[in-house]
Amino acid sequence: MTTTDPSRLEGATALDVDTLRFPPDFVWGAATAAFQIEGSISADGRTPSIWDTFAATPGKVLNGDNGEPACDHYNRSAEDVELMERLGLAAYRFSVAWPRIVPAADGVVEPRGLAFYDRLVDQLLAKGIQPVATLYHWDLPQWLEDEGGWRNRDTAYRFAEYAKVVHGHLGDRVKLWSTLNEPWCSAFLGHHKGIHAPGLKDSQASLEAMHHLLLAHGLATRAMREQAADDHKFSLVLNFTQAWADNDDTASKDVVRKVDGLHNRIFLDPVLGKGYPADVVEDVAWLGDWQRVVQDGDLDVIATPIDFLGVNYYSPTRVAPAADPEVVTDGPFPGLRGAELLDPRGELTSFGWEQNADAFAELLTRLGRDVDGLPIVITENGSAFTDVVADDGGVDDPQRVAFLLDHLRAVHRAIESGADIRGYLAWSLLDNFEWAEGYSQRFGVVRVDYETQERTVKRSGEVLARIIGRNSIPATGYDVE
Ligand code: IFM
Repeated sequence: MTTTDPSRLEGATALDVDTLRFPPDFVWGAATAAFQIEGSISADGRTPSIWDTFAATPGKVLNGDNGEPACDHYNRSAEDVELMERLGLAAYRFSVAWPRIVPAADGVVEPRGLAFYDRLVDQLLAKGIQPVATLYHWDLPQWLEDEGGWRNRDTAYRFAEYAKVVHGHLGDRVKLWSTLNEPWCSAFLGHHKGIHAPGLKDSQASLEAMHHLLLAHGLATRAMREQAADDHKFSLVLNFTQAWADNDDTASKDVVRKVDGLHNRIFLDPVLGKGYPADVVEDVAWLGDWQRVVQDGDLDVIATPIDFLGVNYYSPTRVAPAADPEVVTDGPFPGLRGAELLDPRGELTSFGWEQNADAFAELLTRLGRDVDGLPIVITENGSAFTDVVADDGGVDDPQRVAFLLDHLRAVHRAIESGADIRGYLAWSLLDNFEWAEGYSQRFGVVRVDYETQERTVKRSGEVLARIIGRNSIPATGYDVE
């Protein structure tokens, strides 16, 4: 199927003008990540990850929150899979905790760690839910960080070994695989901005970490592909933003180009076999020679073909030219100069993020063209709001419902425009540990009471279930009865 295949929406003809139908084979699901939900951080041989260390460092995570007990999913996976069944999910994206599988520098594999994911996968399959496994969602084993973490090229090779072990173990049942989740965050928030683990503020190191992360993706994809069955599909999950300026003048276009480059293209282009984008390389050259870590053949490894691209999207980035073109821009982008990052607009989420589905539609339409036929799966999209629990225990979350519907309309628009989008996985199934924000930001379509561990399907969860049941959404409004 190509991006321009006119049959993409065949069988999805509108029931009436008020209904937007998705392609018949569209996959609906939800996503989570190990460190954010599992808890049990020292169970069954697991050793600390960089996020355990970061969270234990005073001042790094809001309220001193940490990965314990999170959603206690390690002990409640059966209950959580039943919830997924109630919601009608066809797919569930989870991540595997590297420190559960390879807890120490001796590289010995911990069977009890693998056994947890065995149980989870079996529970999913028993309910007819397709598992989608991500191998790295930010919880690098601390023992690897002690050896230089993602600044150390060797970590990429250790990742490929770990990927081979997990894929070799679960590959008889799991067919959909992602190597890394959002390497932009690992590299830039973790090594340049310092607000994610391991908390470094070293711009050049962040670009080196980026290269090693991409190398890890390529090496792992190759290693898994060598032992994979024909129906296994491999991917990388990137977080994208749509860069927008208010004006159309040359200076504005140039800062849009820079932000798009440092957020989207610097990760996507090498994976698509185009190498690091020349304009971005030039933009960051003043930081120093981070490319000294790029060795012969690395770009070929990074360009190892994938079967689908995972797209995570939350909000656009508004940008304007700075008065001084040489001024270093304060923000998450290493080496960005001459740009001013503007405040988000409109009604924000509780995280302070702009809600903008038009930006999502524009991004997806453009990606549909840029990835040249590579299928896209929306691997994360969602919103955090301050939920109110009613006297009867219910959670009505109209803002999250509106966000969901607006963003699904954007997905539908992009499919109509020719983007080959195969599925939508809501972030998140459960409220969970939101990294530096601790438990303060709730993204779940299911509420978690962290005191009692009680789960309550929010109104947004009910709406998602109805949408899944119908494979369609109303063209306008937020009423999904
Ligand atoms: O919670 C995170 C997730 O781990 C990665 N993508 C963005 C989400 C919301 O911040």
